Amino acid sequence: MGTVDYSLYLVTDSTPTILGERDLVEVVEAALAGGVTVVQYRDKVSDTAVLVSTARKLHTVTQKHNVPLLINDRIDVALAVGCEGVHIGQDDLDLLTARRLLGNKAVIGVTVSTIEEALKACKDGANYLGIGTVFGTATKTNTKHIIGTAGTKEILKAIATEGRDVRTVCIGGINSSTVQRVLYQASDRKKKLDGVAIVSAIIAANDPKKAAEELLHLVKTPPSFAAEALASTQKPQDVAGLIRGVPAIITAVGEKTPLSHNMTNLVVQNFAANVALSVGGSPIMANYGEEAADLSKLGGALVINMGSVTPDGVRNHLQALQAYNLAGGPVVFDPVGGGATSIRRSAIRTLMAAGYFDVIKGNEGEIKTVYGMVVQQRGVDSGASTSTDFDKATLVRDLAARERNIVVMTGATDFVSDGDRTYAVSNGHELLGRITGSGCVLGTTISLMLAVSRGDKLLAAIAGLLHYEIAAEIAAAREDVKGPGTFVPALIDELYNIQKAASSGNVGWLERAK
Ligand code: 3NM
Ligand code: MG
Repeated sequence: MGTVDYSLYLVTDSTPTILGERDLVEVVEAALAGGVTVVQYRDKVSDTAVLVSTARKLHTVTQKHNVPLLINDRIDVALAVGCEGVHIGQDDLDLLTARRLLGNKAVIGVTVSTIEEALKACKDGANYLGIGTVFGTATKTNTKHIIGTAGTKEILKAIATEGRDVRTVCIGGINSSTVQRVLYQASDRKKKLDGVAIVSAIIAANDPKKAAEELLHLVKTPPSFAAEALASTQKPQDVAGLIRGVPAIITAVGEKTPLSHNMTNLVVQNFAANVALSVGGSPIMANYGEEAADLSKLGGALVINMGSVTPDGVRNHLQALQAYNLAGGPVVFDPVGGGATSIRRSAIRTLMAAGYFDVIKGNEGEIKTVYGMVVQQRGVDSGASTSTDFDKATLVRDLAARERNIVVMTGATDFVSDGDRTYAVSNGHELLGRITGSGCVLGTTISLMLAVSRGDKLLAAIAGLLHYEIAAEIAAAREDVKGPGTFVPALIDELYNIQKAASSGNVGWLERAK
């Protein structure tokens, strides 16, 4: 059979809730016509005679497409049929025994959900690993660990050496809206996923052929949020280089007037819209998820701000996130008050599992919560901190590396990282802490920079930070500013003034950057 292509690995399921009344062999044949590259026959309930006869029929169709057929768990069925191999779980016959029974030519894959299991399977000679469960899925409810893209990446990283020749797929909740960013986020620099394993998104699809075609296309195409990324050698690595790139981004916002689609909380709607306008963008405050499919095609960016969390809100956020991921529009996540209540912690997990965020922006309590640390925020304030600047920079870097995105942590000093390059920005003013929504509208500002600079998202985040924090500094120093009340309009003015200055080639304000 030569080398196996693991790009689109179909796992079958014969239960009525997934297969319905259809004939499994016909569904698999359609999926093969759509481009499935490996088939695993998985049937946990049928009698042995049924397993063997179905497997024989499946083998006839997989052979026609020159695709390997593997049997879940049942070595005896694989031997009876003479197909290409088996897939074994942690509770099945052990790998060494399976290998002894099937021989060296057989393809044997193993389900792993921990680093230990993965290392052992590599050492014992697995041909590939099925890593999961990535996301909770109705298809398999007895999963032991939901590991997300972060857990998948940890396993890949751990086997980069021992598992050099072992192929990998991930499984659990992979479908057309998750597949691209799972491949993007889960792959480690030294060890990539070779493909994805899928049950319901193909078997339960109305048109399994079309579903397989679409999934294979998504697997083979780099996602839009990665496609435009500059090669890292082209990215400025030093502070001076980054700062030089800032005025062009601010100017581009003024020229292109991109849309900043805000799904934000009740408190900051008006303030965020004014900030978007003064920074040069075009705000739309649209909290209804249904609208996102259209809005995501207008070349702007989305801000998902969790400040007024409701069940309805989370549903709308999910819908919009998936629409922007699909259309390739950048998304900023603002997990407001994330560490304040268990409802917010759970909303964060739901949103993080459902899609890709280009930028996550929050205060220390929020960023820690997104990372998975348990903190107790007092409302939306960050809460007391015992972290050093080094701790903060490390956390921001680790989260960005894990999510393969940009993380901005606000505070007296702001930290920003793409997982590789990490910077601190010390501009700003104490008055920002005395007005409502100052963090939220920074998210709006960054979204506009992102909309015009997808090639270097870190640079976009830094442009947003500097524009905003320097405007605050200038505003606070004005003679007409007497306190928080007069600071708000002055901040809006100075955001506007910096936009104008940058657009006319004046970069004097940028000398304040520190
Ligand atoms: N094994 P769907 S998850 C068969 O984690 C199976 O080992 C899993 O189904 C594991 O693609 C799973 O419909 C079901 O989410 C995946
Ligand atoms: Mg099993």
